[in-house]
Amino acid sequence: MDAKQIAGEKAAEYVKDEMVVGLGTGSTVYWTIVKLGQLVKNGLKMKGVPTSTKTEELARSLGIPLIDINNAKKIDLAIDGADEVDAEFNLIKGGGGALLREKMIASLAERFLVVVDETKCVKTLGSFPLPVEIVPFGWQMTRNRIDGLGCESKLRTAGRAPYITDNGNFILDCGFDEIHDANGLNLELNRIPGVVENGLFVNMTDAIVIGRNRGKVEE
Ligand code: ABF
Repeated sequence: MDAKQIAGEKAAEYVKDEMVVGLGTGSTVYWTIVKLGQLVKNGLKMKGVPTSTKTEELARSLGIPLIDINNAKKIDLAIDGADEVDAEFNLIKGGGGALLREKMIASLAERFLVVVDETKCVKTLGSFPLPVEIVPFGWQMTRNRIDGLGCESKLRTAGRAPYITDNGNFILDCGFDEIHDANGLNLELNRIPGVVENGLFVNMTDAIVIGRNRGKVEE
């Protein structure tokens, strides 16, 4: 079993009867969702709030009951992957393009559980280019302002066209190399008009499950 699968399946154990659960996006939390599908078939009573259309389709195909975010009185637990995790459990997310809904749902959840394999753990955030979701209108101007914060950004593409998020926006992948003040950068980015949200998740993580090779898992 690979490290992503080990971590993903372990995280499903945190879901208890009657919970409303934010369902993340990506290839690690995929295994959590598959496991939850099995548990639901065996009688687990839960409802999911998906963070992307991809996750929504997966959860539906597995028979997991879903609830619209506007109708969820509360989200007990959100489970999601990450692209990088530092020692303080701050994250870079958004490699899969779902960072806005992921951040909304994580911020609404009473507990936020992150599932990663060990390759995601870093000393300093920033080797993974930081995804920033921006509105298409005036995007090159927005990019200039973001680059002014000290990065080199690239418009994410799908084939020859810009990649479009579930919310109809673009994504810039911003190479900062090393991010020493994640909290400050998060605030600065979100202050730029045209920026919808960025992939820094600061002080949001409550717990982490790390899948290690050779079948080990760390909580
Ligand atoms: C999502 O999935 C994203 O925020 C992140 O980009 C990705 C995690 O990577 P993986 O597919 O390796 O789990 O949670």
